[in-house]
Amino acid sequence: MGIVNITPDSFSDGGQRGSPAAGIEHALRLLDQGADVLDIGGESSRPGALPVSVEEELRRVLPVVEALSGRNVPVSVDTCKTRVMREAIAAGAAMINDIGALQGEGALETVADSNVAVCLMHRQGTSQTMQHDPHYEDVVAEVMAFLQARMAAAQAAGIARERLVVDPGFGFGKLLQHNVTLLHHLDQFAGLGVPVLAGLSRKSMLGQITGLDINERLIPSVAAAVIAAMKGARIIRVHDVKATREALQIVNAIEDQGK
Ligand code: 7PJ
Repeated sequence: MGIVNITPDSFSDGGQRGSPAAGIEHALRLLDQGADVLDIGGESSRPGALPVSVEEELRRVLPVVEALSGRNVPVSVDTCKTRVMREAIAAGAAMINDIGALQGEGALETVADSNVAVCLMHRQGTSQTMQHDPHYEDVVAEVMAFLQARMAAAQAAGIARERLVVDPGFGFGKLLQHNVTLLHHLDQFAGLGVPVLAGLSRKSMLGQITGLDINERLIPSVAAAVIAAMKGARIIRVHDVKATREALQIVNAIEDQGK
């Protein structure tokens, strides 16, 4: 899954300040590099990021979804706003990637009224508060229990299990030790019975381990992607599609061989 950020503070849009045209260009580049799915986001969810209005998020995201929906690639939209979900689905999105796990008002119903897939992600707190004082007794058990509860809520709302994806939400209200423990035990999440998505690309946990700056985290990101894939993640959300794809070809060859 290639990341297409259409946000002014994005580190991958070449400083285009939230321009849909730059987003489309970036998306096409990631497709060239071999992305199987694109994740379009118009609101930064990095720690401390400021919220974006619905209108501004729609202005950023919709033209990109529309431009890509004619092509043969599934488009995911990274949003926690119900109206953005609804309009993105109408514009041809194939998946909603909600870091709020459909807890917003009307979110469950909006997705249930469609046939798109949905990624349910765990986070503790909001973008503003999540890194203040994350606390867990047992991070794996707590994140698993949350995802199980959201899977049940989604199914009760009429979203078939086949449409669900789960994600432990690396970096979302988690300290380094929590992120490391979650990655170490990622294989347990496959036991939830739906595909697992992992997003580790360029994240601060990789900087905390290596001391490398955000623009220097390609190799740590690829290493983390390989570990996640070997522990059963089925969708890997990354900025660096070409390098990750090359590494995952090796993982796939070895995993296939072992069967
Ligand atoms: C994730 C995400 C993630 C899912 C972001 C960043 C922060 N969606 N959106 N999982 N991260 N499902 O890319 O650093 O880990 S935005």
